[in-house]
Amino acid sequence: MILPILEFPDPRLRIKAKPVAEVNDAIRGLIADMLETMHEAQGIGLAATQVDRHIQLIVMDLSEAKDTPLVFINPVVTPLCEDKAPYDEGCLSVPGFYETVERPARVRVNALDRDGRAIELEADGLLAVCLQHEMDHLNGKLFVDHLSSLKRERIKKKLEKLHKQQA
Ligand code: QAP
Ligand code: CO
Repeated sequence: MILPILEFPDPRLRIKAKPVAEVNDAIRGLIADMLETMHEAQGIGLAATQVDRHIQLIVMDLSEAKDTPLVFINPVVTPLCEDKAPYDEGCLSVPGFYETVERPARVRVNALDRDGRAIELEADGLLAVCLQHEMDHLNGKLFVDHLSSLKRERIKKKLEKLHKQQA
């Protein structure tokens, strides 16, 4: 089932996600819906916050063929180095806008997979960027919060105008 995606500046994108208590069939159903929603929207990452579910759950698919879903439940992301790397980021909740954000270049993630098993991996490149971007969502933060207030306000005004036209 395709779920509606909240768009900036919707205040519900600011809600902090709570841990998933039990990885059960209800969670696996939401994971399937989030993957379907992300793929249909041509995204590479989606946090539960973006579909108005305020639990610590992230889905991603960085593969060319869109056949390698990644699932992170109750993720903890730890930077592994001091140096920052820039990346031109976008977001399904900020459609049409891309800006450069700098983040730690290497991270470790500890999480549960869709079967509730503990996973740990180290990431750099796009996976490291995506993990940190999606982790921000679970904390009520958006990539536009890393930009100057001038840039952020410009994006906000343009999206608010589009939303009024759509209403
Ligand atoms: C987060 O973003 C991300 O504006 C995932 O019109 C982005 O999937 C992590 C998208 C970049 C690392 C690098 C955005 C689709 C998808 C749009 C997305 C749009 C259509 C964004
Ligand atoms: Co996003």
